[in-house]
Amino acid sequence: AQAEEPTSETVVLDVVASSNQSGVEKALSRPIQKTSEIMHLVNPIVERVRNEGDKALIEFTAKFDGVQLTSPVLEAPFPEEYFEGLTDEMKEALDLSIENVRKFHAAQLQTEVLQVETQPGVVCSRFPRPIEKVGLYIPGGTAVLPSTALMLGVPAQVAECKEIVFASPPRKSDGRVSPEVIYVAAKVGASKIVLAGGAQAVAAMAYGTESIPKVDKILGPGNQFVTAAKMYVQNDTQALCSIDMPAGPSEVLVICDEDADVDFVASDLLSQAEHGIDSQVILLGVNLSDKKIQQVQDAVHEQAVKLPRVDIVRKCIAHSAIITCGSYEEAFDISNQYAPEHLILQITNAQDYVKLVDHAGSIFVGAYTPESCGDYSSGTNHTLPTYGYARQYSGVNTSTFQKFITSQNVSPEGLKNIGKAVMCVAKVEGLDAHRNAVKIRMSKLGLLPENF
Ligand code: HSO
Ligand code: ZN
Repeated sequence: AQAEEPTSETVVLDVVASSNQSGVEKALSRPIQKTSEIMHLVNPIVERVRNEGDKALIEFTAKFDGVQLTSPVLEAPFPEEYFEGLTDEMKEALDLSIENVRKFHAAQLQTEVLQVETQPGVVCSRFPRPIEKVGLYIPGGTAVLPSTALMLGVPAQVAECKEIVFASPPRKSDGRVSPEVIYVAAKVGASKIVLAGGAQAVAAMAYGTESIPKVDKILGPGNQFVTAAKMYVQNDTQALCSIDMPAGPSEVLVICDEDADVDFVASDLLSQAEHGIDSQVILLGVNLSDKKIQQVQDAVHEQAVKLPRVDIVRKCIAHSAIITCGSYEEAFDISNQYAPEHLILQITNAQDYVKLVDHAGSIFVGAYTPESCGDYSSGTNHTLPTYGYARQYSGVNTSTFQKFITSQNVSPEGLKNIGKAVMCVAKVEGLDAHRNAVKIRMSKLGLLPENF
């Protein structure tokens, strides 16, 4: 296709050479998150829901979502009429996605009781237990997200969480959440759907209300209000609630070479760009000719202008870039530095390069593996660390819904083997009661060493 005259309407990515260090740094800098700045807006919302429960929740939903509810919660079994409009085709698509996510996450389930005899008579064990009650947040806003419902709900069910609560803002049109989300909620055995969004939904699940159970862990993506509220409740010992991970805008980094199909590359960049104006897409091109770079630009433009969400895409592209690299190794160094949520490899022999990845949420290997497959149906989870947190966080997985208890059983022989060490270290810490707990036992056994 002939390149169009660049106009202000052209969707075009900045091009930066990898040798331009400050340019690369700028290209890789993420849109700033203003979590602390909006805390002062979130605090009073959280506090009101904590103190006033359902009443406050209903009021906030009226104010922020424009929906006047009589009850802020929909209880299972969900009424038939809530599934209206779901086609068989849609049910089959959701079923296939659920099935694949279930297969992959069931294989991750840890059930094993780990047992190690560290010394004769000293047996240490570790075993898993499900996190009992979980709250799964499904954003509303510009997109309906049944995929997020299944990415969070399926592993929670696989891990055998006792209570699964969903929360999602109700639609203005009928005060309901989408039938697709309700379908998934029913499939994963959710007990309730909280009809609320934002900080108020997070607070309701963290503290509980008259109609909503208090949960132990809250998971799921959301806007900055949701993120700020999750951070708030995580730090409040009264809530006693953990969260999955800090969330930021979604992002993708694609590595391509001269052999890549530019239409594929453009489609991957745009599928991330359409998520939100804060999303970021980075293309690392390995030894690309100028002609290839232009072809990528053209493909991005051509596909973008046909998208219903082109306005969102434009804003995302404005803080996104193509970085040209001189070698595959250099591209992977830059990618590791960025630690992308999604890493797509559209390079020859892509699988061979996976070993070079140190930091990424999830990797999409080869020309026929678009991120969309992992977003919906292949089986991997799409709730992934953003904002560079792939350096230290894993994406949501089955163990996200489990915790591990350790246990130990020390016999008299075991105490003989470690008792002296315990007493010695207790002594240097000045903790005599600790030392005594061993000493008393060892002396009754006639095992007390000299000088103790
Ligand atoms: N790419 C998103 C997940 C998603 N995509 C949901 C479509 N629907 C964040 O990983
Ligand atoms: Zn997506």
